[in-house]
Amino acid sequence: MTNTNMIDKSEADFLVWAKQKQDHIEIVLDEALPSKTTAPEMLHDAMRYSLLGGGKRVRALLCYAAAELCATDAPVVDAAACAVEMIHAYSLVHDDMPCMDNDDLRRGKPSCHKQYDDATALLVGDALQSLAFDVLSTPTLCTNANQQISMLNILAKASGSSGMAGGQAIDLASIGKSLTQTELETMHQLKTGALIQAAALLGASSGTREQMSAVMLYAEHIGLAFQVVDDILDVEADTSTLGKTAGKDADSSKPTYVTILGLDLAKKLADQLYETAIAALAPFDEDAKHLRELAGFILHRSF
Ligand code: GRG
Repeated sequence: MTNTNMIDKSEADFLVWAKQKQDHIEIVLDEALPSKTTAPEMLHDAMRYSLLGGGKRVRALLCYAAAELCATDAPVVDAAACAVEMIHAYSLVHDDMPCMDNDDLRRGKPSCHKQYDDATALLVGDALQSLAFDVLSTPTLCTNANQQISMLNILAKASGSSGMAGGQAIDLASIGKSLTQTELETMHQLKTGALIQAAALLGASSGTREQMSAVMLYAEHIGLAFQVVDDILDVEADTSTLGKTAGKDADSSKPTYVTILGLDLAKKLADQLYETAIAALAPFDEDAKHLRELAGFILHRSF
């Protein structure tokens, strides 16, 4: 996992594309959320606090980049990106609660239960999850009903007990235990990988079978690379850069790629996963450009 501080033209172009998509999804999310003056005001205020104005929006970017490869319609991609970011924000709000990871800081500000209270944080997560499915099931969204039902199914499976929530359960049960690398991988494929894969697949939902299989293979590997990099950053980055508490995994006796492999091998693994993700896109030309660049962004991110 090498990093140079040189920014070449294609990287600069990618950053412009990413910023434009990040700004765009912020507007889409803002419009999808209830106003904070609509009752119940505190719940709506807390939903807006937790979803808006923060985060790298990696999952939304994956949706948009995959949609470019598969020419998925803009309103469908917006709804998919919006739904995935809502599920992600709900997971962070619940993850930060005292009954889970117990973290006071998220995206550089007090986590939802610290800013409001535990009951509100619980409801924010519940309501964001429902809103995600509300947005994606909008009857006028898609002319192809089969595509829309399949998208809803992808998101439901990725979020539930066979996906993110299941991975979180394994994570909580593994605190203080030693896991093999395979067990760790299974946990992360569910906890973080499932939603990252869903983001890419939803973006690619108008694609051919060949395009969707390639996107799936790409997302499987880049999702795991994302987690390996997360474990490396937990050790190497500081709290103000991360916007969440650094060193948390080590302090809570959680098995990580760094504890199992050591820093150097963890970096090598991230590089290998990146290479495999890129190889999955070999059949495609410029249409897969942003998927390739996003993989580089995930590998080299500093927060
Ligand atoms: C509560 C059902 C439930 C699940 C929680 C995803 C998750 C499962 C917990 C998050 C814990 C965590 C810090 C995992 C490491 C990887 C990860 C998901 C980091 C946060 O995602 P980023 O870096 O966050 O994309 P931003 O803030 O940029 O959106």
